[in-house]
Amino acid sequence: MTTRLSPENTPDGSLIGAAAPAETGIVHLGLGNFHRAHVAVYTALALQREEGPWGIAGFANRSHRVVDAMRRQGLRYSVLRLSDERRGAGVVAVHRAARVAAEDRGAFVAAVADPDCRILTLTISELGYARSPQTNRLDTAQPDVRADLADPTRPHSTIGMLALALARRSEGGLPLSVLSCDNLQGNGDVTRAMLTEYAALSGLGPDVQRFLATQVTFPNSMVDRIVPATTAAMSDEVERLLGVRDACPVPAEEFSMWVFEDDFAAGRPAWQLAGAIPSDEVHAYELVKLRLLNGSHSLMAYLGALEGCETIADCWAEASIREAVLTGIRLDYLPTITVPTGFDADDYVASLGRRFANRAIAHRTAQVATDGSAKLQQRIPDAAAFALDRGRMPHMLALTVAAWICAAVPPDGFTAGPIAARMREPARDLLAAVTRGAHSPAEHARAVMRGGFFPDLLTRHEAFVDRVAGLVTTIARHGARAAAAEATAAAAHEARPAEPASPPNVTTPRDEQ
Ligand code: CS2
Repeated sequence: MTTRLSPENTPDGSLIGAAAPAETGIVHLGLGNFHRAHVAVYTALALQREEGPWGIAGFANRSHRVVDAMRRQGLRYSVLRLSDERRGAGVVAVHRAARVAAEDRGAFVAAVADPDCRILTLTISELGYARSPQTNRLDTAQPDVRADLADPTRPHSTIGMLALALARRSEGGLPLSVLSCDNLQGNGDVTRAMLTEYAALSGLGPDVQRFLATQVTFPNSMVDRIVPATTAAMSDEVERLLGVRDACPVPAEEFSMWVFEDDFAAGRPAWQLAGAIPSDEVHAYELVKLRLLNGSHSLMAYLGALEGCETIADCWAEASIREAVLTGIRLDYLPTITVPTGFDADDYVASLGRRFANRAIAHRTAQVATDGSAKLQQRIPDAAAFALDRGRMPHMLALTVAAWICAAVPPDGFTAGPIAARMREPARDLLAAVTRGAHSPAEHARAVMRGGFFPDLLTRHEAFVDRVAGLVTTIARHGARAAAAEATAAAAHEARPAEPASPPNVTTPRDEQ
């Protein structure tokens, strides 16, 4: 008989950190795997070192999967640490509630308005912020955002629901921090900007805008832990390791990092005692992580999807893809970054190689490739514009965009394969609309580049658009591996130190004889 994980059936010594206290100081939106392996773990560990009112009320956006399973298990779940050398599991018990926000909007709003709540943490993905890729402002063209602006009391969009909850909170006037844990540059600043704009446009009223401006802080943060999706085999693995069955374990790599601005309006857990880093240099950490790790991930995911590589580790094992990634890091990303004080970039790059090579986590290319139209905004345009403004072509960034195009909206006559077909791309219909009737892969690529999916600061560089068009043509005719090799060779060639001018004709006395 298998025993189900529960508060009574949590094996001795398996608890990670401390169990939740009686107060709910944190409300979290986005009760998926990343939150459960990251902020929840830091919070449980911090509570073990220093008590505080920091139980978490977790809200999934829409999905019941995690909520139902956690509820059946007394709100506990396990984190399964996976590396090729070691496997381990521990139980997290820091949540005090689990609900589905879309079905229980009132409960979410009430939880945020509750005076006990001091921090609202978010993992709502790049899409949740409803930011236009072209203007970086609130994307009022999105139908659900538009509808919510017209009637902000019954929101359907994530941003609308957050705004409603903060409006309710503003009635009590108590300070709060909203802490985005998503992979966005300046994630706190973006959250503030989108909510402020929404509040102004929706007529939620000047009091709400004033409240956001004076009582709410939005610390920026850099979050890092590779957390794949859960599979059935992972429940078996937990059972083998802990002797109890968990219906919603979270697989994760050993590595974990969190850097945040220490700007909390109503206190925070002692996260620094759990290894998190309060810092004034979050921006620099963000760029390192979003470009070197996430940018490389995207390149691998799209090339890999086109080449039939199921996992990131499979991509890393492919010489042409690995070379492309390392060339991108060295030539296109590192020069755009000022590394944080005391940070060893060589070490970081070496550790990335080990993390990408981790087979045990089976991190799917289809998962990383998901939502590319939103994710690439954070990874490509600024870094590419940096090189282009200085007269250099960022070949590997052009390759990332070209591979995304071929996977998301394959040019006529090109078959992207089953992995690309499985990846979720919210802009697929729009992409299909703008590319309809294109007569060649190059024309197809140009239509995407002109289609409003990237900001002007990138697309005004005709040379970049041409480079993407060229690489889409190579992928369509010869495959992704050939395009990777072509781009890598071009990048390496252009990066060679200039040849010394040919030596003057030196004639020696001997020659004269
Ligand atoms: C990945 C990230 O899916 C993706 O886009 O690049 O989820 C990545 O695994 C995490 O940011 C690592 O911290």
